[in-house]
Amino acid sequence: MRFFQKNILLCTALFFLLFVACDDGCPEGTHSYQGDCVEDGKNTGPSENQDDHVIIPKTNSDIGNYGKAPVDAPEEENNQSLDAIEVPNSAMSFLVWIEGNNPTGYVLPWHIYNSRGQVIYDLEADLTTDDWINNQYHFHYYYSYQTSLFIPNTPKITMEPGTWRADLFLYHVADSPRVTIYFKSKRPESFEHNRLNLNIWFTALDNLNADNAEEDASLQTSISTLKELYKTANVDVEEIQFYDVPKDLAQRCSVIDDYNEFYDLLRATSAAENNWPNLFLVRDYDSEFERGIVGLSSHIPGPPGKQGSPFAGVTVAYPYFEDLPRLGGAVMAHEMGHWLGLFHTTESIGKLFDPLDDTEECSISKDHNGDKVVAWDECGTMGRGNLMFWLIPENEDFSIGEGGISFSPNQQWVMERHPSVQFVP
Ligand SMILES: [Ca+2]
Ligand SMILES: [Ca+2]
Ligand SMILES: [Ca+2]
Repeated sequence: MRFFQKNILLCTALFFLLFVACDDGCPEGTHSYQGDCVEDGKNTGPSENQDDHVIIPKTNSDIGNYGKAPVDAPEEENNQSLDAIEVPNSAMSFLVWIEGNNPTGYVLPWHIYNSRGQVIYDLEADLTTDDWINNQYHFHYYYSYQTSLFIPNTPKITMEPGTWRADLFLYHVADSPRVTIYFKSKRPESFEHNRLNLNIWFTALDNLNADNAEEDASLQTSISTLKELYKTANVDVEEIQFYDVPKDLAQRCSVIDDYNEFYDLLRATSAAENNWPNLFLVRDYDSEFERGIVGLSSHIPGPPGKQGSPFAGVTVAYPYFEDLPRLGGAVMAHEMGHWLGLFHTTESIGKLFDPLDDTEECSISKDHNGDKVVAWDECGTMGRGNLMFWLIPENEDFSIGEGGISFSPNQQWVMERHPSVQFVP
């Protein structure tokens, strides 16, 4: 999320910040990608690195040359291979978390097969210029050294018991990444509500810490707003625990300079006394870090209950919202929505969308002023009604629920399948 002109823009989907048509030092018709300028609309995948015997996606036309991507065997703790994810009858969803250990590498899903052997995701099919996203499993094409497979992340996928399979792209992540598979059981008939408990971590903020959080009027307004928004998805945010980040770490990472600091901060979750998702309130992000963002989710979705993981939550630059506490609450809810498996309904470039039929799309054809960004005044109701649009309201005068901002039924459907959202009777 970032400030942009007079509007406040949500650009929280990780590396998609790089695709936003802002001044990135590249010529007209190109954009910055990992230090290079690449043609707009082209695949931005990296190139093959022969030295590492790793297969990397290139453009759609090149990729066929590289054959099948390697799949490393999972190690310890988990006997399930990605060549045999044994999904029980009782499962409503599963989330596979793949942990590389080298932050300069990355891992991506390559193919996913359902229990009938059908391909429900194919990275190659995603690499066409106009349709990077398959109809079923949804994965925005970004890079991270750990990743999740979250099945199903749209109602378009039929959840079936049996043996599922996945192939991965692995690049410099580790010889043998650790794999953890979480199954979420189907909702018992008598369970009507969903519960989400959260940890909120304080990072060297002025006058706001774990001790005075309960009395801070702005923070409490933000939390009330967050709760009200989750209520539109039948999720009750019940318990919140407050923690202070240890002093030295807080001083260093209260202004996040880069991903190393971001990950170091999230590792502080090892001190949590529960397995709840984590929301860090930081001072700011360095102006050179992702161009002035004010919120960042570590993944879509994040790994449930993995305290100590660099992907255990989200960060929000809270000082921007001390005088706009409802807006702050909306940003907190938005970031946590990513962490629970939601993509932006429309990304800023108007070419990438979520996989949900009940959230509207605002395509680049609506870019009337030609700045390659689809903005509020260009999207109208295609954007305004949903918390996960890439923009949030410009001020505090938004309503929540019908006619205002809310989650959609399909978004609720997705979040209910994340193991961190629990059923309660
Ligand atoms: Ca710093
Ligand atoms: Ca949609
Ligand atoms: Ca525009």
